[in-house]
Amino acid sequence: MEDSKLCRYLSFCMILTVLGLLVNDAASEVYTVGDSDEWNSGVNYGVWSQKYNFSVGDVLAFKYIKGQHNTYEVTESTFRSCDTSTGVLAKHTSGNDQVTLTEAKKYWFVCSVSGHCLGGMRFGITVKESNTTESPPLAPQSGSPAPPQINDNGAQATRGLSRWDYLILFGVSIPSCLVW
Ligand SMILES: *[C@@H]1O[C@H](CO)[C@@H](O)[C@H](O)[C@H]1NC(C)=O
Ligand SMILES: *[C@@H]1O[C@H](CO)[C@@H](O)[C@H](O)[C@H]1NC(C)=O
Ligand SMILES: [Cu+2]
Repeated sequence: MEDSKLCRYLSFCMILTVLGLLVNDAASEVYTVGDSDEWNSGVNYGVWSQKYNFSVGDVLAFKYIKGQHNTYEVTESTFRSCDTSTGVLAKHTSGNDQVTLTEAKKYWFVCSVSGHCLGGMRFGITVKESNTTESPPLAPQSGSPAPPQINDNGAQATRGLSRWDYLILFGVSIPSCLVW
């Protein structure tokens, strides 16, 4: 194979990947829970949670002194009861918990340290489908894709701006880079 052709395909793959990364970054935001109050006792997170519109791909950053609090993703009934003996979907204890909102649904978060949830360390949010993911996901392609398909996907990437497109592009680009 000609060097120039190889080079052209590698460049094309790299452009796709960079484009995908940029699109992904532009589409998601990181919210520090509580803003400057961070994740602490004595803050009304019901109020905080009303301040923003959250969409799929956004990240919630729970910042606190490790050991003093924690972040439990829970069911609605556990959010209401503050009884974390059941209904816990995920536990985070790092002190800087980055929780990516991966689904369009209601999320509920509490701190499970005794008294903290009842004291206000809890909130629920409704995460909406991000507008950038509204283009229907491409059907997964099996087998080795031919270059024309890559071009089709490339055209779609500039329009579709979806992380699904990006993931599929990434999946297609990598083998292409290896093959070409
Ligand atoms: C959230 O979305 C609603 C309805 O689309 C809009 O009225 C409101 O201004 C948005 N709030 C923020 C903080 O973007
Ligand atoms: C997302 O799309 C809906 C309808 O498709 C529209 O009403 C809404 O304003 C859009 N939101 C943003 C942030 O562009
Ligand atoms: Cu706490």
